Amino acid sequence: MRSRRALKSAGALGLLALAATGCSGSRLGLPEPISVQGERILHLWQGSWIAAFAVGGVVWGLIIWAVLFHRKRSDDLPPQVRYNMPIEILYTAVPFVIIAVLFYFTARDENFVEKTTDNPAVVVDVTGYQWSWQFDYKEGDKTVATVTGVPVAPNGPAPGKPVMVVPVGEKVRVRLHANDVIHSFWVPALIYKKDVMPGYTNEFEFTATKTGTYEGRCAELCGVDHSKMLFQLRVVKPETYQKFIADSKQALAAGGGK
Ligand SMILES: [Cu+2]
Repeated sequence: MRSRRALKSAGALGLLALAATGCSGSRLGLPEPISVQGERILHLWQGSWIAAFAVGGVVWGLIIWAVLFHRKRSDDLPPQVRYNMPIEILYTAVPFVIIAVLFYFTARDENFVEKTTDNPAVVVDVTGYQWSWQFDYKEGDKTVATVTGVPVAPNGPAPGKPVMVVPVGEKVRVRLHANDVIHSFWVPALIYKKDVMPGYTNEFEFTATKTGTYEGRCAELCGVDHSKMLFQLRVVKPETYQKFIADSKQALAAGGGK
């Protein structure tokens, strides 16, 4: 009686979990990617799960087969298969093949995602500090626009989030710097994060495929107000981006410029 009730509530819980993942079910928990690189990571993730389910299916099948058809029938010892060469070779070779295939696709997609080009359309120096972000847009060595987040006072309320603006469909190079401790630049919608280190510049590139505003945060515990180290990534049409840069240049010129 009790076990039936337990089974029932387990079933209900399973249904609830399915409903909670809803339409993102086919993405197996990942958000909808908004960049060419993010799509690649999503496909790697889905492929890995398909491989895992295929292996799992075979293993579960063998377990059920053994449970159903090889129950203990007498006290006689069943035939022993120790040192059976074909079986030993099989279960050494099969895992090796599985790992080799996973390794191949992982290495291929990592190389694609980490690839940097000679002439990205946009270069942004991102600086992480306790506890906010600064975005400096570069043309060569010149800074053409700066967005600075107001640092959070220890245990104070979170101020507005600084916004990083990038054009859709164009290569954006992000160069990561830190002034104090290690932070981590994370935009879940890019399905990507990278450490922000003092004394070392980490870089990556992405090409956004969808306009919109996406949340970003620090993903490395960096102090008391780490959780308030938030920002937004705004992907806009190239014209809007050009206007943002032109306006900023004008403001810089009017203010004496840098
Ligand atoms: Cu941080």
